[in-house]
Amino acid sequence: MIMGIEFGPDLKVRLPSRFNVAVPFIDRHVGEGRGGKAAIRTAHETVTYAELAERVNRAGNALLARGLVPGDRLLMVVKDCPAFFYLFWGAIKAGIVPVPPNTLLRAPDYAYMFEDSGCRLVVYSPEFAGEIEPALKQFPVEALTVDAFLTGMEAASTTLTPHLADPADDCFWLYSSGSTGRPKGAVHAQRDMVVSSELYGVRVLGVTEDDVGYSAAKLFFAYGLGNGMTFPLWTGSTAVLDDRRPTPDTTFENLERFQPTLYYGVPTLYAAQLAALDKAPRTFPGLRACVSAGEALPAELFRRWKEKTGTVILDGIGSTEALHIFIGNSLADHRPGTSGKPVPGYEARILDEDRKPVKPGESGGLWIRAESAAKYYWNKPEKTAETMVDGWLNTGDTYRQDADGYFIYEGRSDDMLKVGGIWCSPVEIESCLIGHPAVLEAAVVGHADSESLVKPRAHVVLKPGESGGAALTDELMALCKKTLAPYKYPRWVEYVAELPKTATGKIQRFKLRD
Ligand code: 3UK
Repeated sequence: MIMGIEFGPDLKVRLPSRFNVAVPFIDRHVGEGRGGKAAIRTAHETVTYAELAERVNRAGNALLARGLVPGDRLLMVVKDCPAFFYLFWGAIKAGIVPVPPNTLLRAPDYAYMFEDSGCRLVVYSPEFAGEIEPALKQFPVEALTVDAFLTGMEAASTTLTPHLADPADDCFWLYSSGSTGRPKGAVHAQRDMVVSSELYGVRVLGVTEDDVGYSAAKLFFAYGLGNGMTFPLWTGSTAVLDDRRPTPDTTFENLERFQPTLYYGVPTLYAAQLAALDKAPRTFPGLRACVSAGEALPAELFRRWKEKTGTVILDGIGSTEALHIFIGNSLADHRPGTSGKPVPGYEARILDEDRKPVKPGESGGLWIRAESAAKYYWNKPEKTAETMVDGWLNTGDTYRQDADGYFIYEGRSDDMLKVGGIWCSPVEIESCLIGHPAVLEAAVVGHADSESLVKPRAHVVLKPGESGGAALTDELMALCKKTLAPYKYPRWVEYVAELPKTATGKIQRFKLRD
C-alpha cells in the first residue's frame, strides 16, 4: 500500500477520497529516503528526488502567482527536459490542469488548442516559437517561454500545500487526433496515472526502484508520458531524458551512456536502429527488456532485434484515451507478431457490428474497460458518446484472438494511419495536396514499406492539362512537409484518372488500399 492507495484482489484501485496525485508520485520519495537519488538524468544534468520535489513546489507557486486558479488549464508545449516535470506536477499539485500537446504540430493546430482548451497560460520551449508565436497571433493567450518561466520560478516558495481533489476529478488532458475534425482533448482523472503505472508498469513490466527507464517516444505522447515519467516516479526509479529527435545515433548514445534497464521505442525506430546495427554491431549491457507500441511490431523486427541485442521487444497496444498499454506481451509470456494478452485489471472484448461478442478466432472491433480511461472528450459530447459507452471504450481497432488467446491486430476500422507511432489523418494530407494548383482531388491510404511499417501513399487526380511526374511528386512532398507535421508527408504519389467514390461522393479509401 502506498499512501492509502490499494489494489484489491480484483485489481480495482482504492484511493483516499481527498488526495492529490502529486503527493505519491513526487513528495513521497523524500520521506522514503530517496531524496538524494536521481529522479532524472540528462546529458547536461541530474535532478534528485529532493530537487524535483522542491522545483515542483516552486513551479506550482509560480503558476498560482500568475493568477491561475485550480481548474484552469496550462497548455505546455515543452520538449523532453526536467522542466516538463516541474510544470506538469507543479500544475497538478496546485489543482491546475496541465495539457501537453504533440510538439511536432503546426501553428493552426496550436491556435485551435488554445481556443478549444480555454487555457489561461501557454508555456513553450523556445525551439517551438516558430509555430507557437504565429498561433498566439491567431488566438491571443498569455504565454511565456520555459526559460522565462524557470527564471520566474527562482523567486517562488519551495513549499506548497497540495490542492486536495477527488480521485475521479479532472487532472490532466491529452489531445488525440481523429480522421476528420479537430483534435479531441481526452480528460484524465487524478486516479489514471496510478492505475496505468501500477498495472502495466509494475505488474507487467516489473518496474522497480532499481530500474533506469529511457523512452525514445516523447513525453507528449501518452506512451512516452508513462514510460519516461509516471513509471519512474511511481516506483522511485530514474528516468533518462533527451530533447533531441530520436535517431539510431542519439538513441544508441543514450543506451551506452546511461545504460538503462528498460528501453521504450516505436516500430519505425526499431527498424532504423536494426539497419544501423547491421552496419556496426553494439551491445547494451544492463538492458533487461524493450517495449514497443504506437503501431503493430512486425514479428520479423522482434526476431532480428533479439538476434542482434539479446533482448526481447514486448509489443503492447495502448491509447491516449486508455492512457497506456491495455493489451501487452510480458517477459514471462510473449508471442511475436501479436499484441499479447489483456493487462491484468483491464478487460478486452472483440465485438461484431451489433456489438455482440464474435465467435472465437473471428475478427471484430476491440472494446476495452479500463480504470485509467479518460472520462470524456472536452467540448465534444457526440465523440464522447460514440467512443465511451457504458464504461467501455471503443478503440477503433480490428482484432482477433489466436487459439491461445493472444490478440492479433488487423487494422483500423476508420481511415486513420499511424506513422512512426503517431496519428496521421488522411483527410488532413488530402487537404494539403489539394492546396497545390495542379491538384484536383486526392485520397491518402496507408501502404506498407519494406519493413512492413505503414506510411502514407497519395492517389492524386490532376486538373485538366496538368501532367504528373517526378518533379511534381517532389513538389507535392515538399508542400506537405512544409505545411503539415513533417512525418505526415506521403512517401509515394500515384497519379490516377479518378478516385473510387460512393453514390454520395464520399471517397472509398478502402478500395485504394493494397
Ligand atoms: C494504435 C497499435 C497495433 C491503435 C499509445 C501505448 O499509440 C498510443 O496512443 P494513440 O492514442 O493511438 C492509439 C491507437 O494506436 N496502436 C497503438 N499501439 C499499437 N496498433 N499495435 C500496437 N502495439 O490503432 C490504437 O487504437 O496515439 C500506445 C501507450 C499509450 C498510448 N497512448
